[in-house]
Amino acid sequence: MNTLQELLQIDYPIFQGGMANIATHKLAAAVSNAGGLGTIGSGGWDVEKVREEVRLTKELTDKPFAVNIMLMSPHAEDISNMVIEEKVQVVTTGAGNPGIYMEKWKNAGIKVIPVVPSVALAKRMERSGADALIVEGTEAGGHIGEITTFTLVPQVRDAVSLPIVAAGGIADSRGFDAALCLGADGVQLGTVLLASTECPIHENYKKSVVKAKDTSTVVTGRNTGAPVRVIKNKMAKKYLEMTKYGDVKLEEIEELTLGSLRKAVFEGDMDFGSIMAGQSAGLVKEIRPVKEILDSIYLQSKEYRGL
Ligand code: TUI
Repeated sequence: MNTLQELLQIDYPIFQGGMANIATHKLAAAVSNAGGLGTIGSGGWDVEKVREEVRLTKELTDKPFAVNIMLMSPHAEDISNMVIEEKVQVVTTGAGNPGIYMEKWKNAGIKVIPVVPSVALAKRMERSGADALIVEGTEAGGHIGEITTFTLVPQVRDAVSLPIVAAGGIADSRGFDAALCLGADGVQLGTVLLASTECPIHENYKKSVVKAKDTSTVVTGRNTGAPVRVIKNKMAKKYLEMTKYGDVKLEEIEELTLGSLRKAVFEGDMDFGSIMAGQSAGLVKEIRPVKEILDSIYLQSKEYRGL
């Protein structure tokens, strides 16, 4: 059994990304029940909504699951206390440095697994007591860093001794094997799980991921400090135009980003919704049940087959 499976008591070293407005109890429980680590995404929600999602997930699975805390959220601090109250076993973080919360989470016995987009943050998180790291490359969907998964994972591997989970660009067994070759202990999936039967998003969103090809995604907000990868549409073009000169406030961007994400997720508006997805969308060819996606990745992997 590999280190991540032992650390978290999961069958497959496969995490589900904590996608804002998308990663509800339905998706998280499906992934945990399939043997991976399901994650509730808290971005865009207040503390009581996330608490309800935690309770609903516990009704659907006895397996471990995580809550992802999007650190740019105005509710991040409240949610950081709620996960202790609700005895959540694993917390992942994104879009910032969770340093100020680490001590209280560690004291509560929570396993803390931050997303890091750089070697510098990886080292800092190891010193702060993180249990593992999610190393996310710029191929990922949503809010991203600058460095590719292919180059970042081995550099983080050389810099820290914690278990690491590669994220960004992984959608099949080949990506899983490649990540392990680069020094990762497991992978995190986002885009391929958008196209899962259990993912609670509008059918148009799923179809848009299945239809996407290699060049279908673009990055908005590179010059405003909040780069976000989405599938190219009218919204993405409008956004790029609006932020051309970099004089839009971060709060306006957050509202525009999350507001338009909701349009895509709930209304299926593929023109003016923000269709967050990673470059691996080009690898996703059909909508499948979560269990089938996880099995097709792990049971075909070299690690599982002992190769
Ligand atoms: O967080 C994500 N992906 C996301 S969050 C999101 S919602 C959103 N809302 C408004 C604006 C932007 C996004 C959609 N997708 N992935 C994890 C991730 N974390 N990617 C990059 C980072 C990151 C960036 C900087 C983590 C730490 C960090 O630290 C900077 C520092 O303070 O050192």
